[in-house]
Amino acid sequence: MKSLLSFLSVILFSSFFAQAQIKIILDTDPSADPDDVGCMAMLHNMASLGECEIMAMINSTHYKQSSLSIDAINHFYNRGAIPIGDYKGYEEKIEAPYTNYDYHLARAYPRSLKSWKEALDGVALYREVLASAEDKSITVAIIGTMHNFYALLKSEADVYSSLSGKDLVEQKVKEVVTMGGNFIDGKGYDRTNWGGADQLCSYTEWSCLNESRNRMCRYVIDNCPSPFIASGWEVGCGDYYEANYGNVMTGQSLIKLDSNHILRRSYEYHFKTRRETPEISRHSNDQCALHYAVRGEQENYVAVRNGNISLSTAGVCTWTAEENNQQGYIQKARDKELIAEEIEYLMMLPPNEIDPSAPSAPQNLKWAKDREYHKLHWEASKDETKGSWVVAYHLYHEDAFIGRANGTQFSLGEMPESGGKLELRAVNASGIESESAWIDLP
Ligand SMILES: [Ca+2]
Ligand SMILES: [Ca+2]
Repeated sequence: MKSLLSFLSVILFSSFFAQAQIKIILDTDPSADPDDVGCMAMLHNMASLGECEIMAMINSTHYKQSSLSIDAINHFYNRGAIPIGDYKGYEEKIEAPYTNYDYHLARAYPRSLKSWKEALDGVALYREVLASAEDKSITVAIIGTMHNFYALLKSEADVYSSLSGKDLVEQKVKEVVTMGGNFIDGKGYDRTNWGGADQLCSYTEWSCLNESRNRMCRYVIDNCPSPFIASGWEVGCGDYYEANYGNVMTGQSLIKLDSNHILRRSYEYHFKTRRETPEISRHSNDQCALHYAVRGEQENYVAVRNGNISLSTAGVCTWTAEENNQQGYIQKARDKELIAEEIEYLMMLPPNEIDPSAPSAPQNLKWAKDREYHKLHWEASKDETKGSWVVAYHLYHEDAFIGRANGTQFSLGEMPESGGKLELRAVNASGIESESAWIDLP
């Protein structure tokens, strides 16, 4: 009996840890719609519950304030050390308009990044995190445009990995969950991130038909080598589509939060810069995609798998059942109000405290030659605190900070000529450093 119990506890224990092992990269576009902030709040709170670890957050907009607003949100949740990437392939980054909450968050809340230029290159950050990840361990949630992920799939070998972007994604990514498409009755117009349009959609620059966005989405949909699941427009649903399917509306309860709460302020900035209104609830497109990405179907969603998604240049999204094809989409499996209630609850949980307890020190720190690069590599540190995890490593030479790794390798480039010791410390999401590992320069 005792051995049966310990056997069962091993099963329970390991299934708890299997649960806790969801590692997420969030690819987002915080700008003209506050569901991205709702989503980031929910992500932080699910991480605090021990359901996931946030490996990186990456912006896809062409606004200078978007990545800064991600940084402000992460600081608000006491996780200012999470690496932040930004899409650097735009010809120009422009000021966010006054009606965007990212414009206001960047001005009103503490953050570390002084400018979007200090954010990491989004594609390089994807590659760095994926290169050090275990096989099929990363869930990518794309709730913005496909700019970064498209460029990732197109990327070639670099300092982080000898693999092409496509091969790297195939090897490391467990699943891509994306907010986009439209699967009503098996086919329909996309009205959101994928660059679709229809008669309801008169604007063309951001949320609807846009040639480059449509082209990038089509490439990603046709070439993503990992399981690819879409949460279509009809799941979280846009405000003008209520008549047909019903919205998962969240946000109105945020008025119960402190008046300076970053989530409440984001929704208020969004609505009050457009019109004076006590109404601040919004559709939950991004939250539904993330909800599924972290928690799976549960009682909320049903995933239709084994098929092929295609997107036309006109933004028409088509689904074809096809055995052994690893694309799919989700649909709501229960009442929209019940899903909204669960999402809003997850959005509103209080921010995590700073985790003051350090992660374990890095082990097995070594030099190795990898192609033409001289690299340091090591075994990953652990942070056993619930709601905390290792996000990076800081490298020091003779007590001077020389760089940060967002994985378990670092290429030093030019060797310091003076010799001496290199020191490596793991960093948890709150920015707390571990004890050091040391190595003598060769
Ligand atoms: Ca979004
Ligand atoms: Ca800790």
